[in-house]
Amino acid sequence: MERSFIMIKPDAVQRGLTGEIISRFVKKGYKLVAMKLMQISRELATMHYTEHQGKPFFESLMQYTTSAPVVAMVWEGKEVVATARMMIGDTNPLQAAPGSIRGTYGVDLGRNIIHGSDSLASAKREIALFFQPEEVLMYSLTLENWMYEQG
Ligand code: D4T
Repeated sequence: MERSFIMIKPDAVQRGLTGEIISRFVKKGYKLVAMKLMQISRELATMHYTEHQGKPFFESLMQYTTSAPVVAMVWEGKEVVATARMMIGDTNPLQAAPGSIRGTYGVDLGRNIIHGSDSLASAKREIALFFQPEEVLMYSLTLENWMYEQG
């Protein structure tokens, strides 16, 4: 089973969207295996967004990401990395498909609600940045046979 790193960003936490966003992943059929509310340091934000260092929006991205608590999570399930990206929608909320998380809740590129890993390699790297190995739990859900043909 795949795992993806999903982070509810400061704007969405402040706007009270945490429960609705978690609910979408649960209803889709994914399993929450790690979660913490945390205010991330400049150092962690820089490591997370290292590919964007030097870009014109990097400083505002740092300020936004570290400005208030986020909800860091790991979700597990079949093809969760690509599917979560589809559920989240385009980076710019104005271009995100209606019904996607960004398409439903956002209007500004610099306040785009949520992060989701863009590949399996990114997911592995990001999960290791935010969580200790023992914080990512292994457990089964009794409903798994109703979610997967071979549970
Ligand atoms: P994240 O990583 O936050 O899930 O976003 P995406 O994977 O969808 O998009 P990204 O890495 O290209 O951008 C990271 C982050 O930077 C903000 N951003 C991006 C911005 O403020 N201005 C810009 O021009 C771009 C390209 C939004 C998301």
